[in-house]
Amino acid sequence: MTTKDTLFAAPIEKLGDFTFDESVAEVFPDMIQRSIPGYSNIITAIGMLAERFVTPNSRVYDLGCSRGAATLSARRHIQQPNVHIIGVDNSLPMVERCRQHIAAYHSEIPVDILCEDIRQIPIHNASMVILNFTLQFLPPEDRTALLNNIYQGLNPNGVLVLSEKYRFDEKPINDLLIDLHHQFKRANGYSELEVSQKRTALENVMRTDSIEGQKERLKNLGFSHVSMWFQCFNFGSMIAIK
Ligand code: GEK
Repeated sequence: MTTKDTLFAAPIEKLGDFTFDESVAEVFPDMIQRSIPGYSNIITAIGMLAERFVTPNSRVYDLGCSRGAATLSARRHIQQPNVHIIGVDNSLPMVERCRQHIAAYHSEIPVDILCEDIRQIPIHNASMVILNFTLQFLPPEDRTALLNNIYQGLNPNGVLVLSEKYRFDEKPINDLLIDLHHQFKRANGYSELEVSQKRTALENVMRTDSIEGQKERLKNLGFSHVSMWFQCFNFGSMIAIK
């Protein structure tokens, strides 16, 4: 059972910045499903990529794991021996629900869910790192250091899956894709008020990169192959192979 997201349904007099608190963690599966176009396809594909890229005796990191959807998808598809999955999120309400959710499914593959800042954790011996709509919440000045830490911790041929909301430098395109995204949200039952209040709450906490800028940054860090494998409106997912 998932709880319906009605957090922004009534007018909020003093709209603060969006945080991943208890109320957001509670409605999160419904919220993300109705807000990010292509979210379920991306979760499914993370499993397919895990099947191909995860090697024996290695680690998989899910950074900003929320309630564990990507971790579970990867775990279901991994067929290699001696793999360890590490999920990290700095929201305790998310981490508590994530641990419960993961414990509900049986698997031989161990998963540790850490309540920590993804900027602080060491990454070693990784064959796959997942950043599924998380990098966008870091201050822009911290993003390159995290991506570099990931690059250093990946084994050769290891993969980073990086999904983000993007901005587009051409204004007519940017406006169109934002508008299509809002139409997608309204089609999923969000009202005009919900869309606009959520947009205001996210304004300060989500500063989007461009697709070209992201690709260039990943190439500069040393990734051998970088490609967008999925895009819907202003949301997209890239793979970067070391
Ligand atoms: C999914 N990947 O379902 N350190 C740790 N966690 C953080 C940090 C940080 N510095 N900043 C934000 N988070 C998930 C969805 S949601 C995306 C990811 C969204 C966490 C935050 O607590 C939240 O759980 C997650 O990153 C972002 O596949 O809500 O649009």
